[in-house]
Formats: sequence, structure tokens, C-alpha cells
Amino acid sequence: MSMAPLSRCRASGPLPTILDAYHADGGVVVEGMVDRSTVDAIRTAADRFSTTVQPGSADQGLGADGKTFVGANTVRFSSLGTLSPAYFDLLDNPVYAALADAVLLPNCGSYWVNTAQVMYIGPGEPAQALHRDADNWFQHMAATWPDTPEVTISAMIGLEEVTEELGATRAVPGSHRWPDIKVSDPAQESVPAELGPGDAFVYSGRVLHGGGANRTPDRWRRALHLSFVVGWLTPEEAHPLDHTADELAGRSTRVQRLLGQRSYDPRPHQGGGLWLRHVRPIQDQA
Ligand SMILES: O=C(O)CCC(=O)C(=O)O
Ligand SMILES: [Fe+2]
Repeated sequence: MSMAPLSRCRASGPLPTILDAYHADGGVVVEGMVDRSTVDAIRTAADRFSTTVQPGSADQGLGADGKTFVGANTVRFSSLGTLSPAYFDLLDNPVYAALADAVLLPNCGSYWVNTAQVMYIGPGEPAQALHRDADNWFQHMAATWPDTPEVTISAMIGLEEVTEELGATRAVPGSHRWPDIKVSDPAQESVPAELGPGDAFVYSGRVLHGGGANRTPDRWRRALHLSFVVGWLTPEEAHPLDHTADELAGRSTRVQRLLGQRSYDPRPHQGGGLWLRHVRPIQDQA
């Protein structure tokens, strides 16, 4: 019996329909989520910078397993706002913002960027091990599974057409609700989240997924990962180090918050903030 493909929704469709599909499978392909000019600008900047990055050089401090996880023939890099201003437009994407608000805001005062990373899977790269992105915060996951409140939401965004053969992200629909968190057979049946340019696979931190094998002899899978995490957890990447508050002064409040240049308030509108509030004027929370 083969698994049903992932649901696909148009970004222009009703938000509740997209959310229903997200909650049913643990992820949904949102077609046309990112406009072409943003995709083209990011891909142009990413292509240029990718020539300076060694495949397999990303290091998440995890030793041999970490090296395998990031892929020996995969190019990964972050700090995307230093490469193209189109990154800030992506952070303000209204559909992704609405989905992230719906999924994360019940569990936090606000959320911020977890990872914003170009992921170019190289020819011949095998499939990445299936995993759950929320395993970054495994103490929280282990203590609360299977009723784990959502703490992170991720999107894999196509910068070109991403087919199964090219290494589309694979996911195991329904695995966000499996009773046993320890069940994660590497041979588990998964389905590809194929993308057109600007389409996004938006998925829960609770769902099993991983990069697909690139079975082409000579093409790179050009996609971008953008994930958010609740403001009370430490992100995978240190985005506040990429830009100062002054450099982001002309950007939206959302962008400033997502990049860690705003206070974190666990109870918005009730008062009582954390972090920057103690050293910056209180109006930085607005
Ligand atoms: O490259 C992909 O398609 C997925 C990568 C991923 O899930 C990860 O690195 O956490
Ligand atoms: Fe992942």
C-alpha cells in the first residue's frame, strides 16, 4: 500500500483550508507562496554565494552524525539578509506569517527565526535521515509527546522546480501524531514534497521528514529552508548577530522581531518583557 501524496493548496486560497491540510498530515505544499521576483532575487544571490562554499562544510557540532545529517555533497549557508534584501521580503511573506501565527502564537508571546538556510543538495547525495525538526528541543519533545505543543514550523521553498529525482524533501504524513516518538525506521515510507519555484512545503516540527536523494548526475537541488521557533526557545542559528538594531531600523516590526532585535514578551499586552526590554526603551516592544 503506498502512501497518499501530500495535500497541495494554493497560497491564495482560504487559510483554514491550508491549516486543515497542515494539521491532517503534519505538512502541506502551499503553491505560489513566494512571488517570483523574491524567488529570483534570492536564487541569484544564493547561486553567486554558493560558489564560495564547500559542499559538506556546514557543521552543526554533532560530530560524524552531524556531518552525515548536513550532507557530504550538499551546500548550506545562512545569514541570508547579508546576501540579498529579498530575504526581508520573504520574512514578511503574508501567507507564511498567517500560518506561523496560527500554529505558534497559541504557545508563545512571539516567535523568531530558527533557521534560514540555503540547501543545495548535490548530485548523488543520498537521502537525509528522517527526523523531526523539533528534536532540537528534545527535552520538551520527550516530556510532552504525543501532545507536544507546536514550538517550531518550517518551510522548504523551491527556488526552481524541485522534483523527486532532484531531491525534494520527503515527509511521513501523520507521523506528527504517532503515539511513540521513538519509532522512526530509516526505511519508513515517505512521500516527496515536489515544488515549483515559489512553492513551499510548510511542515510541523513534529513530523518526520528529510532531504531526498539527488538522483541526477549533474544538477543541484536549489531550495531554501526557513523555520520559526517560539521566542522562549534558543534558535538553531544566531540571527541577532547578523544585523544590528540600527541596520534593521527601516524594516518592519515583524522583521526586527524575527531577527531578534525586539523584546520578547511572554504575555503580549499584559506587560512584562524579557531580554532587550531591560536595556532598551520599553517602546521597542511595539
Ligand atoms: O533539504 C531538505 O529537503 C530538508 C533538510 C532538513 O530537513 C534539515 O536539514 O533539517
Ligand atoms: Fe529537517
